[in-house]
Amino acid sequence: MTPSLIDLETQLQSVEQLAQGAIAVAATLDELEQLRVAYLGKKGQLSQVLGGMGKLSAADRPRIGALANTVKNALQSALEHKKEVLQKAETDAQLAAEALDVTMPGVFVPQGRVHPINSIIDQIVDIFVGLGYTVAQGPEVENDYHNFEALNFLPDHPARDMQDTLYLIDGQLMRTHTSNVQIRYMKEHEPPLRAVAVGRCYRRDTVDATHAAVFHQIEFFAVDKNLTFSDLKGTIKVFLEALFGEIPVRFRPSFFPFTEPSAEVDVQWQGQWLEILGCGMIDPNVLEAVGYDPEVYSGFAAGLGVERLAMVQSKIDDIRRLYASDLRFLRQF
Ligand code: 2U9
Repeated sequence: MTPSLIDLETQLQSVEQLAQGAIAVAATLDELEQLRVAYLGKKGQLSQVLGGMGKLSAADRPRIGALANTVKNALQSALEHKKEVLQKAETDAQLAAEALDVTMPGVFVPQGRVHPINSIIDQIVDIFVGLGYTVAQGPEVENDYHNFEALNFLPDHPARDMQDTLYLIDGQLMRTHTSNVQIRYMKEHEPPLRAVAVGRCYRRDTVDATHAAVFHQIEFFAVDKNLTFSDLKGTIKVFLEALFGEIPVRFRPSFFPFTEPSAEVDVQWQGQWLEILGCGMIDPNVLEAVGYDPEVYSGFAAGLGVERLAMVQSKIDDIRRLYASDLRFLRQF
């Protein structure tokens, strides 16, 4: 045996010992990879030792070669084994950190509901959409023409009074009804037409149990040739039946600047006659204002206050409850 053979053998054995020791104490996968490179990599310690093989006699080379292979295999399997151990430890640690307590109570998420005002609006709009009506919209900030003049309000009509209308400093006003929508809709469309207008309206009222400065209206109207008061009555009957079921309905003569003739409609509800809506045939002056010939076309219209209807339907004693956002009240609906 040549000294260099013994040297290489000793070196290989000590490389293996050192490597095994380092692998045994490696604490992370990164560290393990560094060890793999340091011992088994191209420029690793094993390669360096084997670099000395050139000096060996041809007879000794196979022995060292075989030993080097054994060392290499032993280190590879030690690395592989340790890698599995570390990977499992890492997964275990991750699972422990992310553990869910499935018995913990959940976070309470309160369920929302549709506000009674929106619920009634939805019901009514659905009924009219079912009858072939279009939903029309218009501005809440309006001018005198669309809110009053085109609707046949004479210049000295009391509803134009500062008492009732909220005026803006630029001469515009907050619409007092949704009728401005119909005026705008008729100016943009030709008959025949059927539409329903929904939205907020504003009045300069002192707030009390039955008055709010902001309230909601729904108005529906139709214009065509040969429309009569019978068409209006039939439409209202179908509408009220869809909303309340079969109940007694009565029409009382009334007056509005924008309809002629006009009527108010009551329903008998829990032993009482309750006023539900106003209606009438659109005044010829209004048809003329939007450019329709009243000799050719006629139309009907009706309007109702949504808050009032909600109060009747759900026996609510004070309009302010609808806007107080008191959950104890709202949860009843
Ligand atoms: C046009 C022509 C006619 C809509 C109508 C009423 C009668 C009515 C009130 C009900 C309660 C308003 O909210 S309330 O105070 N409305 O009584 N509304 S006829 O007539 C129109 C609308 C637009 C162009």
